[in-house]
Amino acid sequence: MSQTHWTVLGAGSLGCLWAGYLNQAGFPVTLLHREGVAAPESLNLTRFQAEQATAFEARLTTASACPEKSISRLVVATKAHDALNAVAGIKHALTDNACIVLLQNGMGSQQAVAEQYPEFAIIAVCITDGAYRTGPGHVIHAGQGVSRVGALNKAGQKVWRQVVEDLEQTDLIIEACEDINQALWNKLAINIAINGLTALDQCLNGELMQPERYQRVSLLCQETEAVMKGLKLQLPEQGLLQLATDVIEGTAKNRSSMLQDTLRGKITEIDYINGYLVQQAERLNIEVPESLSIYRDVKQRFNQPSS
Ligand code: NAD
Ligand code: KPL
Repeated sequence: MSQTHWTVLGAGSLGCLWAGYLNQAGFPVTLLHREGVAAPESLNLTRFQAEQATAFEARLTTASACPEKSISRLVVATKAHDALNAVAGIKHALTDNACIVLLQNGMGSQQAVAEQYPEFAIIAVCITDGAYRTGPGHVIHAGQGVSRVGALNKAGQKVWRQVVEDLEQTDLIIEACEDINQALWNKLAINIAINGLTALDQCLNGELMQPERYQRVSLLCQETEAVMKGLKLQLPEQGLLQLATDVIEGTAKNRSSMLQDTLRGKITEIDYINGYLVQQAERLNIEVPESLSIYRDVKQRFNQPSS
């Protein structure tokens, strides 16, 4: 049986991680990088599990362009703000029945791709792994998490199981998710509570347990709960504050992805985190002053482009 050829767009931390694991599982993989940016032909991936490190090398095809109608399975591993443009840039290479697998954090970018390209099968993945690059071709899988995989549109429903089966052959922990919208919201709620605050206060996740900051975490969770109720979404049994607290405590020594982006002077994903909540709240006529303030402060303090 011929193996699915996977094309991974975006040779950053998560793109390299996925390309590496897919290749290790025996799938042919092409890693697509930005034009003019050298990409490694081999990847050294180090995986930490219970403080034990194991390493493997993956051999990939790398490219910055693809021929017409040559991609049937595309993984988009860019940041949320680059996803729609990245797909537009590669659209000519997608086959008519192509499947697009989106790995972005937050919400809004996945829905934008699904709206723009209803003709393709759109799959979203909600990821709790942690990965970073130490140099070209070197990726550290620092935190083993779960990748919840679900269909975002009708065409996606038809191929979703096959995508899950393929991914289950890798060493990533894959969960088939019937309600990906709910899973994305649960993760969004955590990012709303943690990311903006840690960026503004330039603090570690665990430092959000300090009383003044924790008070703000609590307000952020209350606002998210109100919006999720308004959208008839399920709330976690323990409540959002407890869910966020567990993550804060479990990742106490981590720098959130948004803190890391601000330290490197990069565009943050605030538009797709607190910004997404503000948008949804406006539609529902619900006030979310804490998220609005975090959204505005991050935009202003870190000189973020207007959305
Ligand atoms: P990253 O910045 O390391 O990688 C993104 C890559 O996409 C960069 O190499 C960039 O050059 C590339 N890119 C952007 N536009 C492109 C285009 N048009 N064509 C080709 N390449 C393009 O980011 P990351 O950490 O890999 O994160 C990717 C997404 O996954 C984000 O939404 C992030 O929040 C989410 N995520 C990351 C992790 C993690 O541990 N790194 C975990 C969970 C979720
Ligand atoms: O997902 C994260 C992020 O940093 O984006 C958390 C869960 C906050 C871990 O740092």
